[in-house]
Amino acid sequence: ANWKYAIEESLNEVQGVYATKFKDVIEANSAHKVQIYPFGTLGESVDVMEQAQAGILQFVDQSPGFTGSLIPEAQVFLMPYVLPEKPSELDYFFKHSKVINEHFPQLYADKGLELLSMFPEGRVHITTQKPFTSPEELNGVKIRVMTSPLLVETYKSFGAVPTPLPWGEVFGALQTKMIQGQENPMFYIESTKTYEVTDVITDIGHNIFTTAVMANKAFYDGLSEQDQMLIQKATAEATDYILQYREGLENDSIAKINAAKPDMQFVSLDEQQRELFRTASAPVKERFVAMTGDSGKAVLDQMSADLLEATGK
Ligand code: 6CS
Repeated sequence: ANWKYAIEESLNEVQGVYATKFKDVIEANSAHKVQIYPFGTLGESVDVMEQAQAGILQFVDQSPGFTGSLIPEAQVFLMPYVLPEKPSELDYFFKHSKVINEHFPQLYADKGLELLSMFPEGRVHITTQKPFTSPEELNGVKIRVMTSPLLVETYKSFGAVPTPLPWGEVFGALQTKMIQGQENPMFYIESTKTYEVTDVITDIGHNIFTTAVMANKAFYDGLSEQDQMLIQKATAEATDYILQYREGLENDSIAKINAAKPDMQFVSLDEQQRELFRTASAPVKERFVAMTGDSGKAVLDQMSADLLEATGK
């Protein structure tokens, strides 16, 4: 069969590298073909999600920053200062997490989706026009976030004025100064040339960009056991591949940005400065529970247990 798979990025970005690996495994082990639709070819992230739910697409990659409007619990991956930064701990978490492997599949199934994998794309950085080292210095600064209510709460707590926008509008909005900043992993700031329209890239150490790959559930349930196992194999191999691929990606991207724009300012907040953002955003946890109720509370508890297992903390 011919399977359609839409991603939120281009083929040479992390979601594209993952999808290409998935496609290679499927096509090397079966007569099936996978057609990948990069960002822009079928619309914005919310559009391709609708198409996947309707069964027009068989596979879709959508990040929690957009899935949050459909599955509020997915926003646990947007909570600041929760995921570990150490790659070995992070990899362990993504492979063994019960939230991802046991809890989320039911929540996604309720929306007609078979959750196949969640994986990290890179540490999130904030790009702005002017440097900042505290929440006070972000007062009045309009920062674009993905269209998630929890990200809005997070950036409010960081002192900024959050502006939720689909990705397709971000570059233009930065160019016309309608917004003064945005957040994304370093590889994406480089590949989308966002650095051209912002002057400072700041690392406050608040999150790791996470994404998810899903199949239309009716499609998946209707497959033979052999095809389901093939998809699981392709998913596992693509996930392993991307965890490796991620190594060095941030530094390579920094080098490319430096070469293209030598006066770009890179700022990494020290522990004391990060503490200001960590403290300011502590109430975001309650906002998450208010948005998700008992179900979200259970997700949070499981998340803490998963993190304890991954980090010993
Ligand atoms: O910020 C965004 O909207 C996008 N960021 C990444 C890293 N991937 C896709 C998403 O649409």
